Amino acid sequence: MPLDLAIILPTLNERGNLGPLVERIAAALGDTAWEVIIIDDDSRDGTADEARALALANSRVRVIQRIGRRGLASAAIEGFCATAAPYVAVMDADHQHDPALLPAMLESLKAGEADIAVASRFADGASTADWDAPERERLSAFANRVARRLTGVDLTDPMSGYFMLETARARALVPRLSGIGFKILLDLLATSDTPLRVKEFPLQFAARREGTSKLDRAILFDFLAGLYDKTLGQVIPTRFALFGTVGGLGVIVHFAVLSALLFVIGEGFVLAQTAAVLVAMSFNFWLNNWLTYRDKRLKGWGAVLRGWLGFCATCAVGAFANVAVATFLEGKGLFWALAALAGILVGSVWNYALSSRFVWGRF
Ligand SMILES: Nc1nc2c(ncn2[C@@H]2O[C@H](COP(=O)(O)OP(=O)(O)O)[C@@H](O)[C@H]2O)c(=O)[nH]1
Ligand SMILES: [Mg+2]
Repeated sequence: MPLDLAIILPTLNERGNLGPLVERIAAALGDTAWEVIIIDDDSRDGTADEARALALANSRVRVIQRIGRRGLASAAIEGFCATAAPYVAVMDADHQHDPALLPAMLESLKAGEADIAVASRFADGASTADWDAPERERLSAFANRVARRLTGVDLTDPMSGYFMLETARARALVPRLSGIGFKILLDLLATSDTPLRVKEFPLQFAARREGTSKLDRAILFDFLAGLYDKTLGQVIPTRFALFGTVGGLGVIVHFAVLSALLFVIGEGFVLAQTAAVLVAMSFNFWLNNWLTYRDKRLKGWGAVLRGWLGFCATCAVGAFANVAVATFLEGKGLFWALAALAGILVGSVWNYALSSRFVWGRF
């Protein structure tokens, strides 16, 4: 039977959830020709191995193991591009999304009732009663309200992670998706030139079966980053804007340390300035690791120490470029403050380019 539906399961440490979920999907879909594509970002708990074991037992299961990459949105995009099925669904692997909705979602798309079928936690008849985190529910409701206001998309749950559409339609949008932060559904809706017709399916949102949520505190940050990326991000790339903001905060830290050492403790300028540089650099490294590169965050003492040393080395080179450019321009007669600003700009672009590759990237 020709393939009808691909179900994309992005996974990060979902080993124990996969087997039971594939069984539930199989039971829900009956004789529909489906495939499951598990997109695993090199989970430490052996999710990819478990996925391969399932694939050996059932040829409807496929695996993509990504090394050195992270991100829910980019995993979904990977799935859109890896399947030949005409329809594609994305769902959580943790059993929060009930596979029993899949057949009705598929039917509605085939009947042309909608361009995209969305399982909603907030539609009439839906429930989040089993959801174990009430603050998450409130946060989602808030993000939904903001999303509706800003995108004009009239949906009860634009932040839903469970939806289905024609694969060709998804793939056509892929080159223009931002793929970072933004929940992928909202990204698809906001990117499409013609408004997509949506049909909502009330979801009985369940508690995660096992393991822990990876998105807890990040949901709002993700959302704002995605929003920025879709608007101003076209002018100044999102990550560079974050990097620059962190750098700006670093200047404040620098002056705080410098003045404390100079005026409170009474140290000499050279020592005070050196200490301030070190503290500011370490602060910037920490904040960038925590925020700017949170999807590639360095963890564990060894990795953090190496990252910190690399960051300091990068900044040293950046500082050199900064001073060289500023001195050159000032020598050419440019107003000193403008020359300094030009130096800062060159230095920060340099720091950004180098550290994104050598500290948080892969060689
Ligand atoms: N491939 C991949 N999957 C991810 C990543 N982050 C989360 N997931 C998976 O995406 C789904 C949704 O994440 P989850 O932690 O359940 O978020 P929540 O439902 O908002 O609490 C789960 O199946 C996760 O395993 C990621 O960076 N890469
Ligand atoms: Mg989940």
